[in-house]
Amino acid sequence: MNVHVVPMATPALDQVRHNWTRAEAQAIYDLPFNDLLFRAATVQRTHFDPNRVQLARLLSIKTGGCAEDCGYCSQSAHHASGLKASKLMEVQRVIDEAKKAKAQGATRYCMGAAWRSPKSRDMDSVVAMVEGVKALGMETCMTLGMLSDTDVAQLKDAGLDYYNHNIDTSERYYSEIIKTRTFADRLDTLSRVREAGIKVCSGGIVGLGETDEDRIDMLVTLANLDEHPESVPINMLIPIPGTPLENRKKVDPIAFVRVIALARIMMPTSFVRLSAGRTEMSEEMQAMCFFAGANSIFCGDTLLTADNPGEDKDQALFRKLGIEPMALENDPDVEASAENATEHAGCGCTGHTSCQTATSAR
Ligand code: SAM
Ligand code: DTB
Ligand code: SF4
Repeated sequence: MNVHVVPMATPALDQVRHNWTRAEAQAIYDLPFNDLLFRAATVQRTHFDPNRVQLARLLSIKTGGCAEDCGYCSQSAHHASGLKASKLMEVQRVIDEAKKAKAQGATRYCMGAAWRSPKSRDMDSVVAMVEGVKALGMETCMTLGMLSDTDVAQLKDAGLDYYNHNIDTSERYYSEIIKTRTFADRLDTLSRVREAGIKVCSGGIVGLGETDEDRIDMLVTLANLDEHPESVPINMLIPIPGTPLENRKKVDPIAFVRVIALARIMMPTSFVRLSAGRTEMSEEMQAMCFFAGANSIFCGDTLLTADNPGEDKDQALFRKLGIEPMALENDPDVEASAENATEHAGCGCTGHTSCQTATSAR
């Protein structure tokens, strides 16, 4: 029997690089599928538990009526998607929704607003949302469009953990999809966010009509930033009726998995999030994405305006695959109950209020 050796120089799998060439990335993307998956899975195991997936929950805090013309988006005022625009949500409602998400296992809460950029009059509410969600012990993420230096300073002071701002596609293809801003505008906000010390969440969409080269170039841009985005969401286009991209050709699942694998290999320590589009993915396709290195998903039955598989389907899939949700670090609820359990170790009770054991925590 012949033992097959992976036919490429085996690079150091724990190396984090920022000097990827397009040719190198293309060569990895074009590997025989099994070799690509093997390499991506090996990289993932060097840095992460392959059987744990992070759960993030999204909430649209301000829906529709957006001044930008992103060709894929239901929320652009330039397209006739039929979506009703709403005002910025009340702070308490956002916090209540975050509590529900936490109870369902989400550890990161991502709040999105359909803005070109936030208005200064909205920033007090946005800051209060970050502070309120953070107080629950969840990681906070916001996506509000382009940011000024003042905006990033306010968000940093509020304790924002992540800012999501996708580059979406290659620099070459960008103007085919969005005309109201440039690729450089996007990179500008990303560097402001990074300089302020907020972690970066940036990725893109597969299925806009881009070529394989565009997909590869998008990932090379992200991987060659001074620091890799800590989170890299990879979305599959959800075709929205009334948008210019409503009739785009479906994405080939194998090509999509190749994009995930390449992201994992080039950004080994980042969370790679299997983002929008999962309702149209089979369980097998999602399983393959997890094997190729995706280790984060959006949970719950809605994204911002579109559908997502929901808790029951995801729980069933995780059970079949032996995947566990990633736990929240420094969770005040878990710490309180661990303290409770320690204090009550002697009396053998479960820490209920009628127990007479002295407790400082109550
Ligand atoms: N307005 C902010 C912005 O553009 O940065 C935040 C919200 S925007 C909806 C966030 C990201 O969602 C987009 O950059 C895009 O990658 C993704 N997205 C939006 N509509 C999508 C769709 N129909 N299918 C897949 N991904 C989509
Ligand atoms: C990201 O990359 N995907 C999320 C999040 N970042 C903000 C948004 C997906 C939106 C999908 C379409 C919708 O719900 O309107
Ligand atoms: Fe506006 Fe963001 Fe949608 Fe673009 S993707 S139209 S910026 S909400």
